[in-house]
This record gives sequence, structure tokens and C-alpha cells, in this order.
Amino acid sequence: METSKDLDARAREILRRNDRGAYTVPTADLYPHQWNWDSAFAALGLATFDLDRAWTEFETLLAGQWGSGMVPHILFHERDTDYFPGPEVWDSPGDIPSSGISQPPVAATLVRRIWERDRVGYEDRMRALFPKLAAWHGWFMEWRLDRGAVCITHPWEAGRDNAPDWDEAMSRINPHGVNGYVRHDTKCVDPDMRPTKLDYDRYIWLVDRGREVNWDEGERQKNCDFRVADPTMTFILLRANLDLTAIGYRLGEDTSALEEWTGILADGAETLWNPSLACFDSRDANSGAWANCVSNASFLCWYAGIHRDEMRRHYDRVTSSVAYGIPSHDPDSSKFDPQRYWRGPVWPVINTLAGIGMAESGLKREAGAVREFTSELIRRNGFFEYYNPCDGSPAGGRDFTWTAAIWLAWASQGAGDDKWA
Ligand code: 9WN
Repeated sequence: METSKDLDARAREILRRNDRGAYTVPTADLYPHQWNWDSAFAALGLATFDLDRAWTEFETLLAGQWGSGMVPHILFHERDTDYFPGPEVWDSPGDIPSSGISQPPVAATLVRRIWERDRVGYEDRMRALFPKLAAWHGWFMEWRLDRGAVCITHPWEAGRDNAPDWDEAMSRINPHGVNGYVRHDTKCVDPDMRPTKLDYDRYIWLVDRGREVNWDEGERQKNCDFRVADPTMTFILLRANLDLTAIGYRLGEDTSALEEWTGILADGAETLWNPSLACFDSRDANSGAWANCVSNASFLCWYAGIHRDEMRRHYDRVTSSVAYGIPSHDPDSSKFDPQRYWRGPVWPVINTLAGIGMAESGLKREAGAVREFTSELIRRNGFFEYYNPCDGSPAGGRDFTWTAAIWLAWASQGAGDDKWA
């Protein structure tokens, strides 16, 4: 087994290899563009050895912001790649070719972390990013709230593509007229690790609907085929908004709107509490139905500063049923699939956010265990996209940017005093 130092060097090497100059791709073959939340994690990793480059990562991401404030989930800086669906399928109106939906806004939280550790010389860059991040948060507040919780309009928006959370809402979509497309993802990785063809038909059907109205949010809201209030988005935006407020205080900016949004989101997060499941859950905003899913996103409550004893009990239960936590879906559920993407596997990205939240909330035992699960999976297998929670085997894309970044900034034993939380 490699030492922590060897792994540190490999992680830096992966970040360098996936660096395209001013942005980082998640992994070369499978995802050859700039993804929103992946990019913010890339910056967190880059900041451990190249601070200047880390700031550039955020700047490139925010350069893709639309006039509405939305920051797309993919920026296609290069047109000619094999990724599907590429820029011609989205046909979006932004200056940089992009998708038409967003992703969990972790950026404000991660840039705060980077800035607070090394402020000297970076105030101007922080000041330039601040209004852009605020406009992005404002876009969620304007277009995506349901009783104060943040809704997604496409499963890709939550970053948890085929999670069982969306099964019910997706089952109402009849993907008529979708055909003739060629997937690239299943050529790069084992199809059993990926969403199914029926999932993809529906993903593309939803993209077609957005493109038809030129991604106009007002139009999309009038005829909303898929709208689910989601713990990933709600907890992450709530936390990001608190962090952006702290940045604003330090810069002497007006933070009154941000403070108001925090109140709305905190109330909204409570509306995701499913009393019969005694857990934070996804809620279909069209039908009002609960998804009835204990997912890894449910455990982001502490990251957003929200505490519940019931969540500790769920955490103990789901992690005692697997060898490595946190499974992306409840192992006691019939829908649990330890190999298929967001239906069971462990994702270092969610482990990091959940672990930070647990540590900050004083859940030392749980936080330590989540870090140890993540660190051991990486030490045993290297830097994969996700891992099987039952046997710890690696899955999905290899040499993965956010896994390498997370190692350097949070999971590595070598991160020492600099380690987050
Ligand atoms: C669609 C890049 C992204 C992550 C998501 C993950 C996966 C894309 C895909 O890869 O989604 O956005 O093609 O499967 O689900 O969280 O940002 O790593």
C-alpha cells in the first residue's frame, strides 16, 4: 500500500493532469468539460499547492454565469468531444456554451475556506466574486423555492443523477419522441455502474423541454414536468449562504438580502422533514408526495447547522449495514444497489460535506468514522469517482479530480493541522 505522502503526490499529479489551463475536468474520458460543483472541489484541492490557480478555477466557473444569475452545471469550453449530451443538445443562450440547469452551490463555502486560510493578496479577487455568488444564490431564491426548500428541475441538477429519490416523479414522464441518441458514458465505464437507458431517455426528454423554451425559467415554471424539493440543494445553499454572508461582513458589503434568504432557507429545510420516516427527505413539489428515501444527502443537515437525534440513529443504522459509509441510498431499502451510481455507492464528495458538518456539530465519533471510511477507500483503491459500500471496490471514472482534491484537503492523514474540521 502506498504511503500518505505517495498518495499526496499522486493526488497533485491527477489535479495537474486534469487541469486544462483555467479549469479542471472531473476525469479525462468520461467528463471532458467543466462541471460546476466538481470545479469548486478542484479549487479546494488546488489551493493546497497552487493558490493562484485555485482562484482562477472559481473565476472561470463564474465567467459562465448567465444574465439571470444562474451558473450552469456544465461549461463546454471545447466543443468537439464525445460527451453526451453536448452543447448542441442543450443549445443554451449563455456566452459560453453550457447546459441549461445548475448544480449544488458549494462554491461560496469552499472559496470562504480558501480565502480565510490565506487572505493576503486575494481581497480584490474575493470582492469580484462576491456579487456573482450572491446573484447565483438570488437566482435560486427567485426561481427554485417550494415552501422555502430548493427544488431541482432535472435529476442532474442535484448532482445525484439516478437516486431513488426521483423515481416516483420520473415515472410520470413518458419520454416519447426521444430516440436515436448515442451515449458515451457506457463506453467509458461498465453500464451496470451507470443510470439505465430509461433514465437517460427521461433525462434527455427533460432537456428537450428546456431547450424548447430557450431555458426561460418563467416558461419552465409554468409547465414543470419535474420539480422536486431536494435536501442536497437546500442544505448546500443554506450553508453557502451563511458562508457568503460571513465573506460579505469581512468585505464590508451589504448582506441584508443574504440574511433574509438564510431565514427563508432555514424554514424551508424544516419542510423536508418527513415525519413518518423521521428523516430529511426529498418532496415532489408537483404532487406533494415524499420520496421516502434515506439518502446520503439527508446527512447534510449538520453541514447546514441543523441537528436531529433521529438523523444520528439513521446514520448508525445505515453504516452498520455496510462495510464503508455513507451509502448513497438506504441499505435496508429494496432499491439499494451497491454498484449503480447514486443508488447505493459511497461518494467521497458527500462524505466530505457530511463529515465537515458532523465535526462542526460536535459529532466527533461519526465525523472521524466518515473521514476514515473515505481515506481507507482511497488508500486501498486510488482516486475513483465512487465506491461499493459493501466490499469497498472502486467504481465509475478513475483518476477523479474531486476525490484527489478531497484527499489533499480533508481525507489525507498528511493534511495535519491544515485538515478541514
Ligand atoms: C451529469 C461530473 C458529474 C458530477 C455529478 C455526477 C455525474 C453527470 C453524468 O458527473 O453527472 O451531470 O454525466 O453522469 O452525478 O454529481 O458533477 O463529475
